[in-house]
Amino acid sequence: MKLQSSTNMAISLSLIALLVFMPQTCSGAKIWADDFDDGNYDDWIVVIGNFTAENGMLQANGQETNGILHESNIAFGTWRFDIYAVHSSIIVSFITGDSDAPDGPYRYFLKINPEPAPLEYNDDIFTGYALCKAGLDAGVMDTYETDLGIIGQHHIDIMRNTTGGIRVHIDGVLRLSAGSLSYRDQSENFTLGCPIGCAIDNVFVYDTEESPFPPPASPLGWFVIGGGSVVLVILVVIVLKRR
Ligand SMILES: [Ca+2]
Ligand SMILES: [Ca+2]
Repeated sequence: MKLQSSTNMAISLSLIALLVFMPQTCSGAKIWADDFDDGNYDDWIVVIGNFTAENGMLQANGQETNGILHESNIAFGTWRFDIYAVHSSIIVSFITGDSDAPDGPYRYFLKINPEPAPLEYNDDIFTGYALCKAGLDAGVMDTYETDLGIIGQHHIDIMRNTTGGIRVHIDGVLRLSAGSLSYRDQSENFTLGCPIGCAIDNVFVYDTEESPFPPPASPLGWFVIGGGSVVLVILVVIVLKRR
């Protein structure tokens, strides 16, 4: 009888531990995602250059210019990814589409210039991040000029609301925001254009506006884990005292 009760208690503790330490899942409707951890980039189409996914991320491996796309019909919501920047410019077009439109195809894109390079649509030399639109009413929607630490890994969250307002969080901090420029509400593809050595990973696309990740200043995650540990310690003490 005592053995059975101990077994039940052990099972209960295991279940509680499982619940406490289970990864936090995100809310919202995830439409598509790829973490490349299966070592391939099935569902992506190479437009120019060469890519590999052998290291669990999608890496440009061909030549100075490499381009790849994934079908994506999300025009409002969240585009979340990690990007690995090297020296040359990166362009992530999170909305591209309507190639049959009378006024031609269009793109909303984030341009990353790790080192001084032309800004789109004018002759300015620019280092940093720029939110731009190509196609009808092409232009720069907002810029974040910085020459610090762009080369390397960054986490990007782009949110677009149903009236076209766009916000871009870089490493959890709001850096770019703009209203709609020549409002469009459809998309066909998500595309990446980048130099050799650049990589992208953990691409998640939602049809809802998600909270940026990682959360600012971050004590919450530690608090959750710490709180769970306290609960477990209390339970273990109760079990031991009962024996
Ligand atoms: Ca895959
Ligand atoms: Ca990965």
